[in-house]
Amino acid sequence: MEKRNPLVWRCRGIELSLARPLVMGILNVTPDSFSDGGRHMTPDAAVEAALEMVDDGADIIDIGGESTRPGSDYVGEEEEIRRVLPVVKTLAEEAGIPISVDTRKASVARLALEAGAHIVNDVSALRDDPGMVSVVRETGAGAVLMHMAGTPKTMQDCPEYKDVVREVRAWLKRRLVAVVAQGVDPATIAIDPGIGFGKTTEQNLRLLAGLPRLATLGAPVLVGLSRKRFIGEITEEEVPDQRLSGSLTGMVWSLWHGASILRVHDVKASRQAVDLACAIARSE
Ligand code: HH2
Repeated sequence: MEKRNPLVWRCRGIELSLARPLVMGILNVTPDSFSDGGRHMTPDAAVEAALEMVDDGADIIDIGGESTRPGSDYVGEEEEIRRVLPVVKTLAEEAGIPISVDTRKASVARLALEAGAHIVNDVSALRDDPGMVSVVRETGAGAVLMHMAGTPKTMQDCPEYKDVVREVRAWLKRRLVAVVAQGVDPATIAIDPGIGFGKTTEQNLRLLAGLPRLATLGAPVLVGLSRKRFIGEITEEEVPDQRLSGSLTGMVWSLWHGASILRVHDVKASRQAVDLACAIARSE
């Protein structure tokens, strides 16, 4: 298996080991997420689903209060806080694993971190909200910088690249350099090619094939491909929660080619796939 580099991800003082890849369970507390929208609309239901993911072997829970699926609408700050905060608070106390908040808003990130979260997963790579970089810098939170062309509303309009791997790599490198220049600890940053964010099926495939080139940037690589539409297009499977086999195949490929963190809906199955891939790699 591709050697992971570096071996830890620093998130508010905790050093998460990447010697074994991390499984990040997705918990969307939204009415409209493409796969699990509307399933966890009360804090109790969301907490129960998250604790099940912990039992199933999740290393991190990623809580999101705004869908970023193609064409999705912007959610106001107050509403996002109302959705996310009670769940973060309870899980920070009860889950026993680090909590990540999937948000583009500095106010939401700050409140979530104050409530006990350790990671900010920002699909805008800390660009949308001018206050986001200082939240990450001041708290030492882990930060996921994800590549996205445009915004969720517009990103699928005309995804054009000459060489998608080269361009996404260069973009992530520029973001890395920019946030480190603003004082963010480089050991807290993970990068993500943003599978499905302003990319065609062919571009998503090229990015997955090109993961080793992204891994050379030296930051842990996170891949979020679980149940995404490109898997449906290749396999002619319309229903997102019927895309598990395709998702697992993409995940194992990603691990093999340099990813260290996988963002997944199906924690139990993903954990099993990751553990088996690692056991084989260790016995080489
Ligand atoms: N994908 C989604 C949301 N957040 N964050 C990172 N870092 N990487 C991803 O690939 C990623 C992400 C979209 O998936 P999901 O959360 O399941 O759906 P929705 O955005 O509709 O809530």
